[in-house]
Amino acid sequence: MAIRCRKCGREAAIMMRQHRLALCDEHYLEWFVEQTERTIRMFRMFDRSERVLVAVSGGKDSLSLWDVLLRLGYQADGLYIGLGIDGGIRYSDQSYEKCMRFVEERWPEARLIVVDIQEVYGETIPEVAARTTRGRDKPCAVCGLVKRYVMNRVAYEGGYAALATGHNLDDEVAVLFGNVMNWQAGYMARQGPVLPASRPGFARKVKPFCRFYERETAAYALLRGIDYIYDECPYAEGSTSIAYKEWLAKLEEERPGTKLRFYLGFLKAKEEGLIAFRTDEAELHACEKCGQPTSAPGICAFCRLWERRRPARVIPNPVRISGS
Ligand code: Q46
Ligand code: ZN
Ligand code: ZN
Repeated sequence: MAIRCRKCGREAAIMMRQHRLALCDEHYLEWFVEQTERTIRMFRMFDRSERVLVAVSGGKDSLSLWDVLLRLGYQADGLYIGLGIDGGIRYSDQSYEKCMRFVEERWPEARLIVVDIQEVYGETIPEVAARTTRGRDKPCAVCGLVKRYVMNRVAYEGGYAALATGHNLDDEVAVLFGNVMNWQAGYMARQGPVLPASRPGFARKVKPFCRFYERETAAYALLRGIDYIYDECPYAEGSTSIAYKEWLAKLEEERPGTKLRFYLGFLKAKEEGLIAFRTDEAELHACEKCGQPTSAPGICAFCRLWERRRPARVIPNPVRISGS
């Protein structure tokens, strides 16, 4: 027997076992948008008077997030960072094309900021990773550092109230699980739907999709007809977080709702002070080269990456804006 939508009785497009809720496509899209708004309010992420910068990668989560925020009437601009990753699948080129198509076809009035790492700093992520100890085995550590730096800098200098990323519940739970497994209390203290801009130079970071399962964001993208990149970054293969996700999927399969309970339980315990973490707030100063806050003596870790390399072309404002 076909499962019916709880709201209208039509055939359901999705069944969410953890919520014991089945919805048709129309009501699912409505529910998804309402739930995003609820999360934004619940965690006081931002309001309609503020400007938000959404980091977009061309994937289903980030493009769906940007789409929902624009539909909800938030002042949301996009930020795309060109990493120069090919991996035999034109990964970065494809990602860029998906972001551009999203803007051109759906939201032509939206603003997409593009920062191409090679264009601005002279090398692609795999190139800079290959010549640094940090990235010798895999470029992910270098890539993460570069992305965090650029996202924060563009958000902060652009005067955005918050930087929003498309992290979903599965991402958050995998990170939390890894942090618990390794007792990384410092990381746990900082993990949550909102990371406040506690000190000058830092933008507030928010995750409006943190209560959605990955299959829910995928369903939204699919039902909305958003054209996104299916391929994962070629370097993601074999990562610990993917292994954690596979284990957690088994738990979820047997006990629907496990991931949501684990994550929300953690947030609640933290808020109620049941678990307390000591946050080692390192002394910060402005990087001698770029002026961004850093705890490293002299210049920051990001600037250190490019020390032995002269930028191919120095662009004073490392930002390109679509349509301008
Ligand atoms: S860090 Fe690593 Fe990702 Fe960068 S190199 Fe690819 S997998 S994109 S989230
Ligand atoms: Zn319905
Ligand atoms: Zn610097």
